[in-house]
Amino acid sequence: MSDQATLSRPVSTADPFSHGFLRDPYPYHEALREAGPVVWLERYGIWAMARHEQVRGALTDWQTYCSSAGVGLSDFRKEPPWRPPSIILEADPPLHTRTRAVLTRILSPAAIKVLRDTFEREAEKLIARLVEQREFDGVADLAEAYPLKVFPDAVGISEEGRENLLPYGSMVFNSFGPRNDLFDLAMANAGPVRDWIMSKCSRAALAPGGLGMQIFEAVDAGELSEDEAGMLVRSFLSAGIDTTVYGLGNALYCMARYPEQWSVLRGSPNLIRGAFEEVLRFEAPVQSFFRTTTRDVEVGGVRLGDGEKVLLLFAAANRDPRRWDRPDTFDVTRRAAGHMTFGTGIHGCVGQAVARLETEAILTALAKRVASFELTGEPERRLNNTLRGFDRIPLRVVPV
Ligand code: OVM
Repeated sequence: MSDQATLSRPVSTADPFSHGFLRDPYPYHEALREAGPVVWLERYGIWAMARHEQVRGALTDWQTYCSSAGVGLSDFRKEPPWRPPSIILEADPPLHTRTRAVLTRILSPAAIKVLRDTFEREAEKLIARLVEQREFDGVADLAEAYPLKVFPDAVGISEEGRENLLPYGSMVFNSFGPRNDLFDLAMANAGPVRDWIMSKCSRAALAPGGLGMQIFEAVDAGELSEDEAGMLVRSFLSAGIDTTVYGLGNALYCMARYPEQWSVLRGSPNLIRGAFEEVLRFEAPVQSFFRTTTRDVEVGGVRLGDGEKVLLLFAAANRDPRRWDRPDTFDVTRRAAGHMTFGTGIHGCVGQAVARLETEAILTALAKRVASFELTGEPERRLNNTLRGFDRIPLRVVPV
């Protein structure tokens, strides 16, 4: 590559964490994709990747793009993290390999099968009640209510204090961005929320047989220390709620916004699994994560230095016209596998089978009872530095 080419690094003034960007990221994503394979964001002095090929490339090269310096904007080598780093998300091999093996086993297909009956029964119960009611808020009454019941039950924590789970998720996911207004708002009550979360991460706080206690069984088997087990329970409580809340909300929004797609699904329930993948592609609940370079590296003729932050825009990769036909069309019959919303490579979402189980249970229960959805008002967005979703989705359902 000539000096000429390496000198012409694409540059953008976009702020991916501004309200304008977060409210409607797609025009910005397009501009960043078209600017080049990797783009310098002046505002933060970081790189951004928005094309599918490069996002995937970075995610599958953990030696060059590490996670141990944090997967947010903040570089843990330069400023202290707001909480002790996650020993799975914010870790590299060999630590990551050991912790990941434990969660991979606890969330294996065989383990998910054990959860299925309960998750389906709870989905049926909730949807029967909401359809009876006819009008409800798709966020509070469904997208939040369901994961807040089934997931903490599966982990094995008390009912008391569960109202701390969403505020904690907001802290976690806003903290991957800059210290902006969203970060400050999320952190307003950080102390008590964090204390409650940590109090649920000890062996004594967990029900026998649950996903949380299974982590402590790995201590008894010599795979983890007692402290590490607590940190992995914290990972469940950090990553397991908001992600699925935003995902379910986005699924409902898509079905209300594209009624003909709901008709297609109702006609062919075998499409439900793929439809959720299309929701994840089209309205990614997790929009982005960062990596940090561990060496000088060249990307499509652009030179990145060692120790630089790289923003991976999963949601932009999910609509890259180089990878997808009609990327801006929501189509439940599409083969949406290959979207980047669960990431990929060694850090690819370890809980994705739980997320799929929750959404399939809800969409299946809805498909039996709901002919169509009507928005009774404008959905209101909830802005977050990492997540994309809604504060309120006012819905009326037309029963079958
Ligand atoms: C963790 C964690 C937190 C947030 C997200 C996540 C998407 C993991 O604490 O390990 O994975």
